[in-house]
Amino acid sequence: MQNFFSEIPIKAERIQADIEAISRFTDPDVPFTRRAFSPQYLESRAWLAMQFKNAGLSVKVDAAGNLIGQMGPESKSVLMMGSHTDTVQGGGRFDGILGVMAALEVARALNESSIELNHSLEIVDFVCEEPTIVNLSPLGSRIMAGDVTITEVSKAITPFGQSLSDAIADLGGNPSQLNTAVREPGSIAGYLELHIEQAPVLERESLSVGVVTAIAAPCRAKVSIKGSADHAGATMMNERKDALAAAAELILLVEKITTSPLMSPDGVGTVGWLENFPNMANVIPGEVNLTVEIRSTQAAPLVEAMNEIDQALDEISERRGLEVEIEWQHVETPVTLPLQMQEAVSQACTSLGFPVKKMPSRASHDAARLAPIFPAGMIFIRCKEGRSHASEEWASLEDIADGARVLAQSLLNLDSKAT
Ligand code: HGY
Ligand code: MN
Ligand code: MN
Repeated sequence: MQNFFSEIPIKAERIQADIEAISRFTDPDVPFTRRAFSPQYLESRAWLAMQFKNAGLSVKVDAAGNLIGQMGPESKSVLMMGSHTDTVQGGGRFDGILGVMAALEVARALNESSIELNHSLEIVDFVCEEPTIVNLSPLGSRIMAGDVTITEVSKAITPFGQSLSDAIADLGGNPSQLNTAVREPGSIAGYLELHIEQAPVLERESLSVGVVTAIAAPCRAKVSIKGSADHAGATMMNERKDALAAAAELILLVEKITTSPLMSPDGVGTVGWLENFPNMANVIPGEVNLTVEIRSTQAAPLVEAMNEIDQALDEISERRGLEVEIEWQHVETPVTLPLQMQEAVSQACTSLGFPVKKMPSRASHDAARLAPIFPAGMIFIRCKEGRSHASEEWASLEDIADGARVLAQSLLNLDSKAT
């Protein structure tokens, strides 16, 4: 691939200012929280659409509720950059947001420069990347990839008690025309996503940028355990059907399986959400619902681990006389990013004087869901102590600048390829 080198005049300070500005759209009691479809999210979307417009983009919301800024003639084939601006509960200011604001800055800087691309450009804020709708997230990129049906959307309810269809419509989407948001495979010449690493590898190696090679697959199950609520004082230990004690066994078992040789080197397992009924000090827990999530960059161990968890749950319920149900609601397979995309990013690093550090992503991203239909590439930047999904999440202006320059240069490298 010809290495087309002429830097787009990025101003990292503007990215930092946009990140700061959107971070103010948060649940004031739990910074930084801007869950998809929340009031804060709706307000932030209106602000972001204005930013897209001021940057010289023509702005639309597709039927899925993805915010899309476009530049360049319809006749040209399209390159896409983006990420997400929704957060987890008590999340950070950079996860996803960096990728949208850096893409916006590249578009803004292009419009301010005399650089003429061979491709048109789309900047996308994908709706609901985080598991706010547990079994449908990442929603916007999955709909674009043709992965989510109108029926699935029509059945879903947001955590704010609204039908998902209405919530998408409130964003300007059109759930009854969901199929118009679906993109044909190959309809985009390349997709690039800049993201914080959300782990400490780059920081430990004193590097600011990384080239993502693969994306680990999250597999998520909903588990319900039904025992019987009884008097905590009067019920002898051998007469109990304690749902929470069973859940405790399961939680430690998930840890045991994901730290076993089966799941090495990068298997992880988390029980991140749990509700216990009736949740009172003097009542034996009668019912527990929880999520189990396991991830790895290796496909086969994930399948084996899911089977092991299913079997262990059967054994626990048998031995304790409980009724259990497990539903693997979200099963992904690990994604390897295409070599030509890794090459475009690696060449950008080299031409900008950065070492080429190839690395997998343990976190998942919209890129993973778009990879089956578009050539997808990802760039990481260092984040402080690798922290993420927490308000301490932080990326320095210098690293933001390095990442945005690699993003812009990768775009130029892709753009210089024959279309
Ligand atoms: O869970 C993830 O990896 C992403 O933050 N949604
Ligand atoms: Mn995240
Ligand atoms: Mn993210």
